Parts: sequence; structure tokens; C-alpha cells
Amino acid sequence: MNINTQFLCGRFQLDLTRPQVMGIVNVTPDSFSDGGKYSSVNLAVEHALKLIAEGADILDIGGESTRPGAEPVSLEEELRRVVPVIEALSKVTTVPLSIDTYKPEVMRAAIVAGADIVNDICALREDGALEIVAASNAGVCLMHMQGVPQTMQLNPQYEDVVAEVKQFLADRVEACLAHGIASERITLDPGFGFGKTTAHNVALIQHLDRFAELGFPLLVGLSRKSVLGRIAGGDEQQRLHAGLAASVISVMKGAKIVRVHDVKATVDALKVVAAVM
Ligand code: 9MG
Repeated sequence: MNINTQFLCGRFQLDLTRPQVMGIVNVTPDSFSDGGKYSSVNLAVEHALKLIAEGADILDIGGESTRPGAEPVSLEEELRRVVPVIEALSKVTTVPLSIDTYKPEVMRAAIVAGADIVNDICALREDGALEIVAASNAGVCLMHMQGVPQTMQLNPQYEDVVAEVKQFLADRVEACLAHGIASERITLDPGFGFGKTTAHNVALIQHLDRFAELGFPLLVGLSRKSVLGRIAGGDEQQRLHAGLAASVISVMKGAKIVRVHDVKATVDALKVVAAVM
């Protein structure tokens, strides 16, 4: 199966023959990894520029925490958080900007503000989301999630996690193509930690090649996630080494984009992978 080596996203055509590092910019006071340090526009922009200096190829900007148990934020509050950051970054950056949201209204405003990619944990299932992305030239990341963030980790259940996640992603690809979203604009993500036990997450990474069979570039996000803490120990701030192992394994198993907090360390680790592979 041939996988697109170019990812068309907004103003950009990303070359995926080299793995791309997507740096996380949380604009949330309750963010699980930055403790709210970057909640104001200026600090978020400053942090984003630091990630670019460290080698980020893409920035993923989010205004609502999706960690297990997190409460949703209102549309107005999410817009207030992310739109000024995207507007400011689109004027000064040369990397694609991704909006991490499942809300169609936020997608629309973010694209107008300069977002190049829609990163949707709901895979464009909200009413109107497919139409908004189709009407733009933004790239999209379709992610699998069982349940909703508030309750998804209470009792995740699958007969065959790999087959079910793969079928879900295949169905969402069909929905995108039917709405006129070109295949070169689509990336897929099994959604590590989103309604999955440790065993489910391990099975997904072991079988990442099965998702590559769908013919679309894979994005993997494991950075600082609790599954790494359950495997290796340590709280969120102590999961760097486990996260680097996860990024390296993901890329060696076919991931084209890794979504991470620790950009410099990941870029260095992936240089070693590139030298070897
Ligand atoms: C927003 N967000 C949090 N975790 C994520 C993951 O694993 N993948 C994607 N695409 N987005 C994520």
C-alpha cells in the first residue's frame, strides 16, 4: 500500500519522507503538562516560538484540555483562548499551525485566523465539521476515541482493539472523501489514551503497521500520557524518557508525525532514527 508522502495543509505541502515533529501549545489554565504557564496569549506565542527554535515542524494549538476527566470549556472561552494565538503566530511563523478542536465553530474561526490543519479528537463527527473542513484547504487529522474525555477511561471495552480502531478510521476517511476532502489532506491517528487501557495502547503501537495499510500518513501522540506512567512510573513531568522511546518506536513502525511536548529531545532522538533507517 502506497502512503502519501506529501501532506497538503493550508499554505503548506509537508514532506513526510522525514518524520515531522508536532509541538504542543496548550492555551489552557488547567493544562496537564504546563500547569497553566502558557495561558495568556503572549506566553503561548512565546512558547510556540521556542518550540519552533527547537525544531518543531508543526504547532498544535489547543484551548480545551482533553485529558481523561477534563471538563469541556464553552465555545466562547475556547475561541477567546485560541484565535488570538493563531492570528499572532500566523503573522510570524513559517510552520503549519494546527488547531486542536472538535468544535466546528472553532475550526471555522481558527482557519480564518490562519490555521492550516484541523486536529480533531472526534474525527469530524460533530455536525458541520466535515463541511467546514471541506470548504477550506486545511489538512485534517482524524483521531479515534471511544467515549468522551470525561468518562472514556472508566471502562474501555473492545473485542479487537486494532480491528475496531482501524474500521473506525476507514469509515471516517470515507466520510471525508465523500465530502470532497482530498486524500492528500488526510492523516490518521489511533488515539492513544482516548478510551484505552494499557493493554489496548500497547496493542495499538505493536500493530501500527495495520493502520498504515489504510494508505494514509499516521500521527501518533503519546507524549507524557498516563499510559507511559503506568508502564515506566513517574508523574507527567517525569515521562520524558518513556515518551522518547514511544516516539522512536512509533516512527520505526511507520508514524509520519509525532505530537509531543518535548520538541528538542524528540528532534534529537529522531535524528538518530533517521541516521539508522
Ligand atoms: C489533542 N490531543 C491530545 N492527544 C492527542 C493525540 O494522541 N492525537 C491527536 N491527534 N490529538 C491529541
